[in-house]
Amino acid sequence: MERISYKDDDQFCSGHVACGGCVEALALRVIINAVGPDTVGVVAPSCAAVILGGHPMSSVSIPFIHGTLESAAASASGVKRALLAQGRPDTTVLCLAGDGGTYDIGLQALSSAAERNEDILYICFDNEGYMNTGGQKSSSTPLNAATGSTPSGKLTAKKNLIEILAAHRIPYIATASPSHLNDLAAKVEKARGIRGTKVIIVLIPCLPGWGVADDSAVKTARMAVEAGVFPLIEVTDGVNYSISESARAQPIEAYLSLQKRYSHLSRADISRLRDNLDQERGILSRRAGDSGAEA
Ligand SMILES: Cc1ncc(C[n+]2csc(CCOP(=O)(O)OP(=O)(O)O)c2C)c(N)n1
Ligand code: SF4
Ligand SMILES: [Mg+2]
Repeated sequence: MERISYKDDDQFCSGHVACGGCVEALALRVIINAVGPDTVGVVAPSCAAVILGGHPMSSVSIPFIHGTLESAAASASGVKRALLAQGRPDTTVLCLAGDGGTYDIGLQALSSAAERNEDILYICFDNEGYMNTGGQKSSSTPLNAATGSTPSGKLTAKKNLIEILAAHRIPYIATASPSHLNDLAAKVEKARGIRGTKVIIVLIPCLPGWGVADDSAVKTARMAVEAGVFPLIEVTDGVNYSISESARAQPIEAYLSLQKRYSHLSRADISRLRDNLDQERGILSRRAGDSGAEA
């Protein structure tokens, strides 16, 4: 059992309004503590915005601007420029958005910020759907997953945002999971120390959206990593891939069976998902191997 050893300066307060058992709140707590008090935040409409709450009821002790779904990265860029103008180059600008606000609606703003290599730390809470508005599919929703707008299962694959971001050659991209909190804290701290655009995608098993039991979100997140569905990786400068965790210690069925969104799958569907997984894993291993950094 991994002992969690990140520092906690009580920057995330009790009394937030996430669903009971939501691991986004857990990840947020680790992130908010890892960035430290000299931070200004921007948050897109999403579960994160609900969890943070508005002043004077905010659940965090750092200031947050609540922006629009399209413009989180643009707003964060503006905040950074303002801080630079004030002579505060070392203040971290933390931008939080969901997958809908990142893979879909805010992608243009994120791409522009990445192209300009704005000095922001962008965290995408990837719960694989528009969950705050009732669980519609996003382009991050995986193949076959049932959502409110794809009740028979999504017909297309999850968008590969890592590769899109890597094409911008930004200094740091990573994936993280609430099941590996030391890894998450270490990646946030590492990203803080890098100038330029940093993006960390955190997998968030959503209790109502994925049909996960209230006490099983951490377990589901761990299964995602251990079945190789959500490998924990880092990409520096868009070309150097390294895999921190992708064990394939669990069969994909162990991951799927924890979630109602996959309860309609046939054996053939599961076999196809397994084949896709093997293919993606092969591509990732080759990238990491080419970078000389395979785990
Ligand atoms: C342009 C626009 N369309 C729709 C909305 C309504 N809206 C607010 S939050 C949200 C869901 C966002 O989904 P995601 O970014 O994945 O965050 P999650 O709720 O899953 O955390 C939507 C559709 C909006 N605010 N702006
Ligand atoms: S809808 Fe999902 S991600 Fe949002 S607060 Fe609830 S469990 Fe967390
Ligand atoms: Mg979402």
